[in-house]
Amino acid sequence: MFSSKEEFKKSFITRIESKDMRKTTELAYEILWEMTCEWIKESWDRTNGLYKENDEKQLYYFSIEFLIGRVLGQNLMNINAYHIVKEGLDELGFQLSEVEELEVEPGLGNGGLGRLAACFMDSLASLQLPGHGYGLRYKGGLFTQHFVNGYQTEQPTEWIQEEHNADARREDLAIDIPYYGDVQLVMGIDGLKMKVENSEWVKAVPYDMPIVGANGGTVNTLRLWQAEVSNLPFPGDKDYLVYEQETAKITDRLYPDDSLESGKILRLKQQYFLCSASLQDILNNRSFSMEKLPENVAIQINDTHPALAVPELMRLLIDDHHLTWEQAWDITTRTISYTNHTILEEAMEKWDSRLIQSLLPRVYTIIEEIDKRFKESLETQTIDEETFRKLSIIENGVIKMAVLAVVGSYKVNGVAKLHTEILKKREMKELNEQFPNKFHNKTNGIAHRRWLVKANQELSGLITETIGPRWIEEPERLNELHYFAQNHSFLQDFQAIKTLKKEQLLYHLQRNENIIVDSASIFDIHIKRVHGYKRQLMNIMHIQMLCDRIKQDSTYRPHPRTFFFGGKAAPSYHFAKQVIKMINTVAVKVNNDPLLRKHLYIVFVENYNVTQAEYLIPAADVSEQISTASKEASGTGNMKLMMNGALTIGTLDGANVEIFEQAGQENAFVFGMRAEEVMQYEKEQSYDPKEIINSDPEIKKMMKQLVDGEWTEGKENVDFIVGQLLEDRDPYFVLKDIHSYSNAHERILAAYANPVKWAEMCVKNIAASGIFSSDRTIQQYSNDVWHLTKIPSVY
Ligand code: GL2
Repeated sequence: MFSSKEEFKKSFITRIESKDMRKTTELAYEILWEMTCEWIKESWDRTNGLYKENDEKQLYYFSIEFLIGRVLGQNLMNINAYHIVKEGLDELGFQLSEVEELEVEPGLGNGGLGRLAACFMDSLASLQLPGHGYGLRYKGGLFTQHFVNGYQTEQPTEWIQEEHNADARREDLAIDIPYYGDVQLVMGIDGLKMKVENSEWVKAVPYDMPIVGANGGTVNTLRLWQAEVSNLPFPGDKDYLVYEQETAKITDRLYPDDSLESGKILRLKQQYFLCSASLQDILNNRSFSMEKLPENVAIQINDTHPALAVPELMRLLIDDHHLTWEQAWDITTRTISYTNHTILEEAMEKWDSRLIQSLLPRVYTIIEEIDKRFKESLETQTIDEETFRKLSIIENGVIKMAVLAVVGSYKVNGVAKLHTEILKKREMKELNEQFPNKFHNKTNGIAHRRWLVKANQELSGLITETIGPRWIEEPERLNELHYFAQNHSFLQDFQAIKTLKKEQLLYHLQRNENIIVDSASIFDIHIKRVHGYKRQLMNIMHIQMLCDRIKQDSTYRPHPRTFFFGGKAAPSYHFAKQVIKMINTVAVKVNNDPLLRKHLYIVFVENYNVTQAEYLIPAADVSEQISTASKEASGTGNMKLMMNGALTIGTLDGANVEIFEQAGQENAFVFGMRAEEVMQYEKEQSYDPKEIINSDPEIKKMMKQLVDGEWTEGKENVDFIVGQLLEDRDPYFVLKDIHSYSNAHERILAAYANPVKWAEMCVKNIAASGIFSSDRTIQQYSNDVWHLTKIPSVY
C-alpha cells in the first residue's frame, strides 16, 4: 500500500473523497491514521502467527509506565513510508508535520523509567525479538503543565481519541482480579489448601497497541489493562456504588510522582491489577505444561512497582494450578528478573503489611512465607543484626519491595556501571553477598530510530550520505564518523543542520509563546523532571552569578547564551515547584534587562513531554547533566543529547561516566564531586554549606542576594530555597559544586569561541554514541537474561 508515492496518493484520494469535501488537516490525519493501522494490522497478524507456529520463548516486560510519545510519525518511519507519505501529502496540499501535530501523545509515564520502557519496546521489535509489554491504560496520562504567575499548575491530560484509537479493545481476553476477601483453609483433592472467599472482583480489559519494529516486519504487542466492574458475584455486605467508583479509579490516572514512594492504597491496587492480569493472561494462553514456564517465558519487572508479580505468580501456581510450594518457587525464581532504577531512599517502595493484608490477604500470606523461608535459609550463617535486618523482606510491619524483588528473581540489574557498583557494594551489599551471581549491569539505551532518525532527519540524512545507511541497523557504525571529525565540509554541514534545528525549535515554540531568541546564541538545555538532585537550582543560581559578573565587570561580555529549561515537578513536591517559580522569576528579570539579555536569555518550556523533547534535543549545543554524583541511576536524556551532537556539561554520575569514557573527557565538560566523596560526606554528615559561603566571596554575595529576595518573588519562595540551602544543609551539594560548575561553563565559552573545534567535538560525540542505542541494551538482556531467539519476519 505504501510502496510508492503514487499508490499512496491514489489510496489517500479515494478515501478522502468518500469522506468529506472539506480537505482539512484533521481529515488527513484521520485517513492517514486509518491507512497506517490497516498496514500494521497485516504485519501484526503475521508476527502473531509466527510466534504461535514457532513456539519460541516470549519475553514480557511488566511496567507501570510506558511513555511512548506520539506514534503516527514513528510508525510511518519504521515501516519506511514516512518520506513517501510526506511527499505524497505535500503534492496533495497537506503538510505531514502539521498532520502529526494533531496527535495527542499518550503520556503514560513520568520520565526516564517510562520512556526507557518505550525505547525497549521499539528495540525488541526492531531486533525481531519476541518481546511484549504489559502496562496500564490510564485514562489520564501525566498532567499538562501550565505556568500561572510563574507557578506550575496541573491539568489532567486525556489522550484517548475515541475516533481513532491507538489501541484495540480485546473484550474476549478480559480477566477478573480479586481484592479483599477472607482467607480460609479448605480440604481439596490434593490436601489442605488456602481459599479466599468474599473477594471483590474487578474486571481487567486488555487494549492492544502494536509496536512496529524497523522495516515494519515484526509487530509486537503492548497490552494495557483497563479496570471495569466485574460480572462476578459481589459481596453482599458492601456498597456497590462505592465499588463502582473505586473500580473506575484504578486506571483513571497515572501517579504523577517519579521519585517519591506514595504508599497509597490506590497505587497498590494499580500494581496488583497489572501483575495479576498480566500473569493470568500469560498462564491462560500458554501452550506448554506449567513446569516448562521458565523455558517458555521470561518476565522482566521494571523497578519494584510490579514486584507483586513474585507472590502473585506463586498464588496462581499453587492455588489455581495445584503445584507445591517448592515447585512454584522453583518456577517463579527462574521466570522473573528485576531491574532496579534508583537508590534514592525516598523512592524505595515499602508497603505497610496491614494494607497488603487487608487488600490482598492471600498474597500477604505468601509474602510472609517467602520471608520466613528466606530467613530460615540464613540460619546456618552467622549474621549480625544489622545484616539480618537488611535482608528481611518484612521488617517492623513494613514490606520492602526491593528485597522481595531480589529474593524472588533470578537476575537483578542496575542501569549504568556506576549505579550497579553502588548497588552491589552499598545499597544491596548484603543481598549481593547472599546471591553472588544474581547482580549484573545493563547500561540503559535509547531508541536511536526515534531520537535521531526521526527527530533529526536532517542529521541522519547527512550521516547516511557520509557513511552509508548501515548505521541505522547497526548504530555502533556511527563510529565511522570519526574519520570525518576533521573534514571541513562535513563540519560545515553539521553546523548548518544545528542552526536549522535551532530555528525549527524556535518556530515551534513561537507557535505557543512569544519568545525572542537569537539562534546564534549557545543553546544550553536542561530538560528532565524537576528534582532536588537534578539540580535545576544550581543552574539558575549560576545564571544569577553570571548576571552579577556582567553587571559588575564591564570587560565580561560572554557569547550570548539561551538557557532552556523543561520539566515537571510532582504536584506534591513543594520544593521542586518553588524551583520552577524561581526560574520563571529570574527569567522575567533577565529577559527584560537591556544589558543582561544581550548575553543571557532564559526560556522555561511549558509542559515538557516526549514531543517537546523531539524539538529540543536536536537543537541543543550544551547538554546539562548535573545531578549530585551517585543520585542519578543512569539518565537517558544525556544519551539522546549526545547522539544529536550536544556537548555534555556533567558530573561523574550515572551513565555520564560511560558517555565521557566513550567520547573522551576532552570532548565534554566534567566537573564536581565524585560519587564516593558525596557518599562519604553523607555518611559522616560532615558537609557544612556555611563554610563554603564564608570562604567564597562570590557565593557569599549570591546567597545574600537570595536572602534579600532579589531573585525570587514572595516570601514563600525565598523561604523554600534558602531554607533548603541553609537549614537543610544543602542536601544536594549545590553550593559545594557551584564553583566547579561555573568553571566548566567558562570552559564551554572558551571552546565555543572556536567554532570548527566545537563542531569537531560534537561530531566525536555523535561518533561515540552508537553504543547507547537501546538495541545494544536489549541484545545484552537477551543474551544474558532472557535468552530469546530472533524470529525473522516473513514478507
Ligand atoms: C529512573 C532514574 O532516575 C534514571 O536515572 C534512569 O535513567 C531511569 C531509567 O533507568 O530510571 N528511575 C526512576 O524511578 N525514574 C527514572 O527516570 N523515574
